[in-house]
Amino acid sequence: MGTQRIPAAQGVYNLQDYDKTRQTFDWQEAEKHFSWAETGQVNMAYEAIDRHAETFRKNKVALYYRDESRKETYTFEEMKELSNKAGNVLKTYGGVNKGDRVFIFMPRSPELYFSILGAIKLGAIVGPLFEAFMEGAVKDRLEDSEAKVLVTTPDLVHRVPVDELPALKAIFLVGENIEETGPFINFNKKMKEADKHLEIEWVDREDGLILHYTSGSTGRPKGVLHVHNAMIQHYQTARWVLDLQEDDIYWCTADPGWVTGTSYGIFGPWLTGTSNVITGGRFKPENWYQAIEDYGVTVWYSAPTAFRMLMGAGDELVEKYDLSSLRHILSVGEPLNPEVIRWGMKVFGKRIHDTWWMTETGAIVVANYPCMEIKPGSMGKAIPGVEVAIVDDRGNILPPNRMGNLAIKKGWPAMMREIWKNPQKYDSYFLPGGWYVSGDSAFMDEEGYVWFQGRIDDVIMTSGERVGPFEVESKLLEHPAVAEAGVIGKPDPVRGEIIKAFVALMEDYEPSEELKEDIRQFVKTGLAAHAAPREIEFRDKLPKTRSGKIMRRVLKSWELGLPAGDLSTMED
Ligand code: 6R9
Repeated sequence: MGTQRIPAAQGVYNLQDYDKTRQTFDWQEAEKHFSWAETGQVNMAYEAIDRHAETFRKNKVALYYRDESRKETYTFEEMKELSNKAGNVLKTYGGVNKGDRVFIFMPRSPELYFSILGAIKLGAIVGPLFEAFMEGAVKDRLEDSEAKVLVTTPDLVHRVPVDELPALKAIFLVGENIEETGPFINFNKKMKEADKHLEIEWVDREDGLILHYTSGSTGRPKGVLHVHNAMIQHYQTARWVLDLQEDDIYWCTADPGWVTGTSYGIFGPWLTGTSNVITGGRFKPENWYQAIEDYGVTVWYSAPTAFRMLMGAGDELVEKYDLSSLRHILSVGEPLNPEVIRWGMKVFGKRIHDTWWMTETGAIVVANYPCMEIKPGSMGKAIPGVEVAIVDDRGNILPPNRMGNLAIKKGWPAMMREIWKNPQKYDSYFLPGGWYVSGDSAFMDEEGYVWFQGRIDDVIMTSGERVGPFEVESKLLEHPAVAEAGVIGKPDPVRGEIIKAFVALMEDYEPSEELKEDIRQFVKTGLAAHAAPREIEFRDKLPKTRSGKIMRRVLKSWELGLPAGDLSTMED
């Protein structure tokens, strides 16, 4: 895998010289953009919106929004006023104060963004939830966080067990024909009456900003708390990695229920004063290409599953649209298969830049930059200002090309500050020497490129060989019959584990024993004999999270007939 390289992209980029910046960069350079440099205090929503409304960007479009029934545009000035109004509504009728948890449970809409920004202006901690969560998932999160206020819709509110949530004081409903009884308040009506001026709550950079619940392989979902200080890394990575520049039209396809949809769907783009496209509604390849064409999207941040689905929709479809505005494409969330990068080069004529980070890291940590060669299959290099290494289980740094724990030196700006009400869990992430252990296994080559191998729990030991499931899945995807693949280690008395692949087939293919054998041979000759799956099982669909990650622990539970654990983040 390691030999192929795609040359650096041609153009003028915010990050021109990776090595030099790595040697000289200091986070204080990024800090001076924000108000704490002068006043010692800050507020994310002010820095993302109001600050621009006081400059030449006042009438620049901040938000392009559309879904099946709405198409709207808001300038920075309008976003400032509407988030002020939302802040007033939450304060007056919800009694929201600094530090209170305000949860947002609704499909994407402009009101979702006004509410998030309004809550942040009050110094509240925002908890965004995927609209697809069912009652149990909603309850777990509102209960654990002791949310005081919820913003939701009449369609979703029946999934909120109001009587079982004593901390919940007010529920704002966004929609039409709302009856204001008990804790229920008509959000849109109150917005119309609200004052467009708001006293911003200036906070300390270490004060709470956002609480993202994320599921581990076991146990209940945990609340990952980020603070306002994260903004300097959101800002700096939006410049270096997303390469956002003044005239860009940027589209991040992620929902705010996922950290990508807040760090890079809200904070990164708006901290840099960029015009931000947000679309609601369901995924449809036609609509996605149409959005790029209609808005003239220049920078596009999405995920491998989405790219694979677009790939599956065929190259002819791409040709029906004018996508010439695109200048920079990025991916996050799971391994970006070399096959997908090759497809991107073919149909868009552009490189897809992989980025790696986690809910816990708060912002991008490893990335491919436009000024750098891409080695397909690698996630790129650490961002300047952050130290990344491969360490063993005791925190010793491993030499190049050795598989181990992908780790980050404690203290990067966007690092999570707390696991909500669970300090032991928080401490368990760190090894001696101050290494944060990501739970991912990877190796780093001599040039500093990081190669993802799988979650630590997912790495397979077969006949003494360590096999990263990602490598096998990537090879499987290159087979013309394979649409999706998930690979696990299946316990085996002789070999320790054997490799088992779950495969969803492309539409024109029928399952058969011959096809299994053909796929097996394909991996054997293309990758390695020991990496070829001994068992292949065809399935119509593979279990995935809403952010597109194949849930290998669900595959494992199918295989072993065991309970699958927390499934609240699984797609429908
Ligand atoms: C932002 C986000 C984090 C986990 C992470 C890793 C996987 C993310 C990846 C990737 C391979 C990449 N992951 N980016 N794996 N290549 N470029 O995804 O956060 O939902 O918390 O997931 O996702 O396993 O540890 P989160």
